[in-house]
Amino acid sequence: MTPTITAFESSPDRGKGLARDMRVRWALEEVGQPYEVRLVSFSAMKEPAHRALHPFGQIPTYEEGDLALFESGAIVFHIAERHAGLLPEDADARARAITWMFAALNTVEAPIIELQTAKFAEGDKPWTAERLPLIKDRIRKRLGELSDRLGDADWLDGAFSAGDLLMVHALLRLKPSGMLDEYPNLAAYVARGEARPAYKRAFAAQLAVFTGKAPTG
Ligand code: GTB
Repeated sequence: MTPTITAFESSPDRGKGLARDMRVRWALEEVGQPYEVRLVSFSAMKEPAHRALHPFGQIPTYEEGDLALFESGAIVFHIAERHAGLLPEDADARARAITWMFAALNTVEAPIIELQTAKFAEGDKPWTAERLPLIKDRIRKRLGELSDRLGDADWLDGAFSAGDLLMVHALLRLKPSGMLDEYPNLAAYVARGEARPAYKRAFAAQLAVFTGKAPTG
């Protein structure tokens, strides 16, 4: 059964692939699972029909037959469990890859989201100028630790996994800030993720929503 995901009808990032449908599209492309996309407006997201799928009125969601999921991490995990290619077969290696999925979302992405919130949702507040450097310090702490662990490896634990997919996508939001470039191995890690054919297909598909042009090739 072809799954259907939801994405922004009009993404505020104008097709930069930063919204969280991108990581779901990327996972589906990695495993070769075709999918359909239902685009939703900001107001439709808050309507009961969408809230029945997503209690918090957000994207992405994932529907496959009777199954409806929300939370990009849970959706990527579901895809990785049902298809080969995103989680290792070996039980211990699989557990470690899942650990990296949680680390990406809970430990690395969390302060990055805090920065976005402080800049874009609370940018006009009197405390923002004092708060931003504190948040940036917290992000740099995590980036330094992640950089130390990655070292000169290509991926976090052996072969590319769902842990790398979520980590790369979380880090991508830092690109405009220039902070990633302070950690050359992390910048190269993110570039390796972006160079994957599955990433490129997913990126082109979400960009096409913004440009109104179907992806080619
Ligand atoms: N924890 C949830 C998950 O991982 O799925 C978070 C889902 C979420 O934050 N969804 C956002 C949303 O629906 C879109 S991705 N927002 C609408 C709302 O809450 O009303 C977050 C996002 C939005 C915009 C950009 N951007 O413009 O760069 C990047 C990421």
